[in-house]
Amino acid sequence: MKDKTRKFAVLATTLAFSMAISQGSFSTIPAAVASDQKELTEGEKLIVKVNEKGFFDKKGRLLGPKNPLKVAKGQKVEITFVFDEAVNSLAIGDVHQMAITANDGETIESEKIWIFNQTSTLTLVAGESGRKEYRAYCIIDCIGMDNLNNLVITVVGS
Ligand SMILES: [Cu+2]
Repeated sequence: MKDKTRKFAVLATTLAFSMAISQGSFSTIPAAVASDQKELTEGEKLIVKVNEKGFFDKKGRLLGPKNPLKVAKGQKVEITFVFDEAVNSLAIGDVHQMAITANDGETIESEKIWIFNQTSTLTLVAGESGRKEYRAYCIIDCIGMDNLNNLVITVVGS
């Protein structure tokens, strides 16, 4: 009786161990690396979520000077700003409108994004006219004013 119980325990442990191997890091790590690489080389259609806490990429990472968007020189880039406020934060003034200003001063503006118009896309050619960097910011006096002021877009390559 005791012996049978121990054999069963050993079998169960072995099973759990091999399941951990087949479901664990072997399957998750390469997937994460692959999608990161894809994001860097794609560079044409970018999603930027906008909420009162700041600008975020589609994986929910905060974008800003320390985590700029990178765009390849000469590429047509579409940046879609997505209204990402929680439903319970819908207050008067909870509307955003983005501007992108290049380092030479050229500025383009999105439509207003809010609950009934949740996305707006801006298109630019990365590095056109020798531009090296862009900054996006909200131009409405909104609830996220302090956090929606410095999305950095860097031109890479040549
Ligand atoms: Cu705003």
